[in-house]
Amino acid sequence: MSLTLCQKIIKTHLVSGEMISGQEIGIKIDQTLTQDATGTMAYLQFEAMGKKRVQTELSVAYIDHNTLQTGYENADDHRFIQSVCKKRGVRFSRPGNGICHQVHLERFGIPGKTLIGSDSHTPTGGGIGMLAIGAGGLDVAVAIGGGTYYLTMPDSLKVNLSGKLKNGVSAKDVILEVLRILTVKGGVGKVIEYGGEGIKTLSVPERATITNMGAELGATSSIFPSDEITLEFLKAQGREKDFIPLSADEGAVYSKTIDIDLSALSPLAAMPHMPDNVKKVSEIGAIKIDQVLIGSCTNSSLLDMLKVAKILKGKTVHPDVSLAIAPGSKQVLATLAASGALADMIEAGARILESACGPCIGMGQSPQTDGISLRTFNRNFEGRSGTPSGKIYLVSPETAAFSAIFGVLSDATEYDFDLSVEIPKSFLINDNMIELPADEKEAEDIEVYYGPNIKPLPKAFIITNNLSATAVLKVGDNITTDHIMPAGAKILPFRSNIPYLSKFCFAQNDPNFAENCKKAGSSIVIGGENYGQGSSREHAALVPLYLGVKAVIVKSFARIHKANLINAGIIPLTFINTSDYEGIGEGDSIVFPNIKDEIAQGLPVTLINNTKQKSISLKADFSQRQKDILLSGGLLEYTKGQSEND
Ligand code: MIC
Ligand code: SF4
Repeated sequence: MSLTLCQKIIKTHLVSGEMISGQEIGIKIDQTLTQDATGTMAYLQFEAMGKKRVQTELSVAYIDHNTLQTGYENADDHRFIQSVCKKRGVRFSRPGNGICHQVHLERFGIPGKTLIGSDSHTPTGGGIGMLAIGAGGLDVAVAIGGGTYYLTMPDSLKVNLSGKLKNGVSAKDVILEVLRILTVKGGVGKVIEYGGEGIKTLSVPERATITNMGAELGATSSIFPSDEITLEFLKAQGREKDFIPLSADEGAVYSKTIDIDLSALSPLAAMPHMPDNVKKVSEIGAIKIDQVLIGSCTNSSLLDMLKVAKILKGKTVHPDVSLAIAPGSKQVLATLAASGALADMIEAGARILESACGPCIGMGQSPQTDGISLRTFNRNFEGRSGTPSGKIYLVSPETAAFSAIFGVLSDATEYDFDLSVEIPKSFLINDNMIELPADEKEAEDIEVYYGPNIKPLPKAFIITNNLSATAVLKVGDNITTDHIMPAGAKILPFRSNIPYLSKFCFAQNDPNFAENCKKAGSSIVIGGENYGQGSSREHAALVPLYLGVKAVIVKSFARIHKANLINAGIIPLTFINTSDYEGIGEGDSIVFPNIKDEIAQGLPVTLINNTKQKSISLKADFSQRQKDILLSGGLLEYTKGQSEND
C-alpha cells in the first residue's frame, strides 16, 4: 500500500495500535527536546518517576524562554535543569545558545526520526523531514525515560506547492496563506505534508518557517520530504552523515489536497488577534506602526536575518518606530557579526536582543498603549505581548524591515530592491554551548539542585461517583492556553511554583476565577470550540487541578491541551449536542452521579444541573489507556503504578 510521508515514519516507529486515522497509536520516540519554561516541570516529573537515565537516542534541554532573570527564580530553575541533565544524560543548551527549535534544526534534527518536545512549535523539525510533535511536559518526561508516546493517528493533508516566490514574498507568506485557507482549527487531527515542484525552491530554514506555524493550524505536525535541499543544509551544518532521502510513496492517499502557486502569492499579515485573521498587506494599507520585532522560532534563521540586514543597510529606523531584533541562535548571531551584517542592523538603529524567545512570550518589549506592533512571530493572541490593548500583526521579515524604515505597513514587492542573499556553503559550527552529560559513574555523585522557587506538584484527584461541582467559568470559542495560564515577564518566572501561578489563572476572562474556585472547592469549566489551542504548557492543566477543577466541558478540544488535562487527571468531556452548551451557566450547581463507572465502562457521562433542573449527556471519548490514567489520578500516578508493577 502506498504511504504518505507521515505514515511511513509512523510505521517504522509503531509500538501499539493500528494506523487507522482517529485511533490511538503508540510510537517510539527517538529524540526529545524541552525548553526551560516547561522543562522545569518536565524534569521534576521525570525525577518523581524515579528513572535513573535517559533512554532516547538524544535528549536536549534548552534555556531560551525565561532569560530575563528579574529575580533569582529563573536562574535557580536553570541550575536545576542543568544539574538534572548532567546526572540523567540529557544535553544542556546553555542560555545564549539560542531558541530551541532553531538550534535543534541546525545541530540535531535528523530526517525520518521522531521528536517530541515540550513546546507546541516542535514541528519546526518537520522542515528537515522529521516527524516532530509538540506535547505536554509529562509526556516528554515519559519519553525521556523510554516510554511510548501516544497520539491519535492523524489524517494526512497535502499542500501542493508550485511555482516560485516573487522577490519580497517569503515562506512566512506561504504559511499565512495556509492559515487563511484552513483557519486555526483546520489542522486538528492532521499532519500537513508539503510537496510539489515548488518545494525545490525552498531551503530548509524556509521550510521550517512553514512547519513551525503549522502549530497555529492546530495540526499534529507538518512535514517536508528530505531531498537534495535537505542534504545541502545538513552538509553546511557538517552533518551530511545524518541524511537519508525520504518522501511519500507515489499514489499515497491524502484526506484533502490544497494547491498553492507560490508565484501568485503576495505579502500577507495576520491581523489582531488571531493567526488566521489574514489579509494582503496591500489590502490593509499603509497603517502607521509603533513597533517592529524580528525574531522568534518562526523567523530567526540566517537567511531571514541577512535579508533584514540588507534592507536596513545604510538606512535609519523611522523615528516613530522601535525596532528590535533577536537572531535565533548563537550560530546565526555569530555569523551576522562575522559578516558585518550585524553592524548594518545596529547602524540603522535596531535594538539587538539576545538569541532567545524574548518578546514573543511577553518577556520585554511590550508595545505602548494601543500600540501597533509588527512581528515576525507566530502568535498574536490578545494580551500576549504584555500590553492588553496592543495590536499585533504577524508578518514576514521583509515586510517587517521595510515597514520599520518607512514607519507604516509596507509591501516589500513594491520596491525595486533585490532581496536575494548569499548563504554560506558551510555554517559556523561551534557546539561549545551544548554541555554534555556526565557518564553513568560520575553521575552518581551529582546532586540535583532544587532552588526555593520549586514548590511541590499539585495533589492528584481521584475520580468518584456522585461528584459534585460548581460551574465557575463559562468561556467561548478558541480559548488559548495563554488565557488559561498567561505567560509574560511577571508570571513566567514561576513555572515551578503552581500555587503562585494559580492567582493568574484565567485572569483575562475573570479576575476572580482563582478565588471563585477556592470558594467552590470543586469546580468545572465550560468552553466552546477549539478549547486550549496554542501553547503546550501543561500549567494550563496543573494550575486548574491545584484550584480544584475536576472537569472541563467544551464543544471541542485542541490536541495537546486535551492530553495535558488527562495527564493531570482532569476529565475532558465534550457536549454530544453542542446546543447543550446553553444548558449550563456560571455558578450552576452540578452533579455527576455515575461518572467513575461511566468512564470505566466507556459510556456517555451524565451531568445533572441542579440549578437549571436539567440533565445533559456528555461524550467521554477515551482509549483504555486514557481511562486508566484518569482513574489513577493522572499520568504521574499511573506511571508510578506501572513501574511498581514491573
Ligand atoms: C509559546 O509560544 O506559547 C511557548 C511559550 O513557547 C509555549 C510553551 C510554554 O508555554 O512554555 C508553547 O508554544 O508550547
Ligand atoms: Fe519561543 Fe515564541 Fe517560539 Fe514559543 S513561539 S518557542 S515563545 S519563540
